[in-house]
Amino acid sequence: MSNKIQTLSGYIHEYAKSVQDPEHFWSRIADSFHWQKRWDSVVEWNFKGPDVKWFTNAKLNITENIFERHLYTLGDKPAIIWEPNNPDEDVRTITYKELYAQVCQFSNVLKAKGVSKGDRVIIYMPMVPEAAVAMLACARIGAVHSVVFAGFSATSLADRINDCKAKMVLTSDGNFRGSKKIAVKEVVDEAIERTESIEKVIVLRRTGQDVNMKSGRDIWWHEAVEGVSTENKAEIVDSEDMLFILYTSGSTGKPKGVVHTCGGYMVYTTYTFQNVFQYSQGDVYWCTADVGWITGHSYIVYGPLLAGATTLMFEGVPTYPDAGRFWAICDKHKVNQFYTAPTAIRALQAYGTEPIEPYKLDSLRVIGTVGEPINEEAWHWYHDHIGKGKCPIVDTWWQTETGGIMISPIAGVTPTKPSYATLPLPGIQLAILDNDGKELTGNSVEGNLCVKFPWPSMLRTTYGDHERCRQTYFSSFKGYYFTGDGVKRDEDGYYRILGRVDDVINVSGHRMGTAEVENAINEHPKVIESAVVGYPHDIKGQGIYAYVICDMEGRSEANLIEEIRQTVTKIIGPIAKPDKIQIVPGLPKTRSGKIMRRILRKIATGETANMGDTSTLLNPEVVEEIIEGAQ
Ligand code: 7RM
Repeated sequence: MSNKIQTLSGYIHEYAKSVQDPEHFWSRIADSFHWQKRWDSVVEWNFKGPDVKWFTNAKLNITENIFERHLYTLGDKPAIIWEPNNPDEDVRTITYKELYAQVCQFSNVLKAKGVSKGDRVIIYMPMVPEAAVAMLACARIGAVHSVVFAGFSATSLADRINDCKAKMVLTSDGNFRGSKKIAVKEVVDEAIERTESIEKVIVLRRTGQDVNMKSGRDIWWHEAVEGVSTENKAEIVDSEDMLFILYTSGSTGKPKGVVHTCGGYMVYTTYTFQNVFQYSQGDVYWCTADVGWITGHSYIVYGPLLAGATTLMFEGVPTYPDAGRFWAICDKHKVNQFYTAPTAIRALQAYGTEPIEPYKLDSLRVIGTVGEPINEEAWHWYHDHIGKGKCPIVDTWWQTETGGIMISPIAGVTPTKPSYATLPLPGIQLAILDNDGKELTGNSVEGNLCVKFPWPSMLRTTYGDHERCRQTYFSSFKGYYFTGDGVKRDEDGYYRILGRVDDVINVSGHRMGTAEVENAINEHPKVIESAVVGYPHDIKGQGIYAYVICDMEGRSEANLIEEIRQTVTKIIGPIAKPDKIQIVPGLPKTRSGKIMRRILRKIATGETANMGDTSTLLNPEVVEEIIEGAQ
């Protein structure tokens, strides 16, 4: 593809052009797509509103750019290779032509069941090709999908359905996850009881377990598609029409619905996929994320398929049937680009190199990471034992809100540096600001990571609450998009992400608001108050530490702690379960009643030698008691 950067000087040149004349730069990239009508202007924007529009008044359908644009040349090429949870089950290989037929057919099903342009559809499904079919069918008819990670609880699912007033849920009877079967349909049934907008539920048969089908509401997927035409004319939408909503945690208790739109998202995810991974026709690319996260949206489904790539989709977990599963899959399918999370690398590193030994891993050319900072030790292990010292590691920094990769090496083209995301991609104008909002120029500086010019796949709003979008991302530093991350630019100009500077923690690459976890803990009837902080965890990156004040009457501490764990699982899902729960007599507070998390973080980390100034606390004596309790 002609938009691929191939040399370091090429990168420098492209980057410079993208800053000098962003409109010209992006219109050149966008020209390689199929637009039903070309744009009036490339970008119109201000960060005050914020009000950002890319490719204004252009008309397109993103799935035409996956299918119609590629069919003549790539029709018989595998679009998706699906590897099941159980390695004894058959692999499914779906060509572009076949995927096209399935997407068209399911588009017709959605329409027949009452979904039209602009309607919201929840996708709560396992990692099977039908999940991608579901997303693309929504996109094809102009409906808005919101994929909810199938590990979320009924409460979390209900909250998301209610927030976007979804009409339909697409789900499965159950999900396979390692040796477990998860009763997904039951979760959906429980969630829908707390909602009013759902009219239909389409259920994919996956595990074959018994489910309750509510008559008039629930339909089997295989029955719904029976006899339905595999031809469908794509709905032509505006570049700025909504493509999807994806809920993500922030520093307040309630997850936000990040909104992405069609034109800009299409252009940016394709461009970054092609460049960062240096995908060539014929390669097999594998991203291990779940479609429930932004990484699954942009770099399992949209980016790769828009680029005409073969994308591998894996249903299972890294340790089933054993800790060599990832490497077995790499050899079995001759994977060329492999993209995973640091937490998975650290978890597998803990098994030593023995599980790797049976495998050659000689097809790998590029390996990548995403989701959290990668420590140097894990970086070297990945580089030496998986990449065999010959694959560049692309440490890709980005967010749900950015839609696509922002800071990353370009594989084999720009340099790598252990634990550094390195350099911004073309089109990305970064700024580091100190806490007073002053931009820090030059190298060897550290501060808040911001972006000062729009890029095509940035979020446009938070669903149903534009003010919240402004407040969260555009109000801390006037004229900038604020990422919530701290960053260092080293003496050579390379970027190293230092982690969140707000009350968000990153557990195994999953974003979690401490307030969200606190709200869940507080649902337990014996809990009076709680405070949650992150602490360094060898495998997860960060673990969840909860300090809880309880009414202990008639309860043992051990029972109560277990009950609190279960409450969090019930309310959010197992990913939010605290690693440590400490029952405390009180929480350190300022005179205005704010919890001093700085102190709690120090205790959780075991750094109790120097607690800093505690004299301004309302209740300084409680600090000693908490330290004692922690030991
Ligand atoms: C893609 C994704 C976003 C947050 C982000 C960071 C952290 C992501 C890296 C990273 C260090 C990286 N979206 N993060 N990638 N930190 N190095 N390469 O993860 O919305 O779920 O999370 O994740 O803190 O703000 S996300």
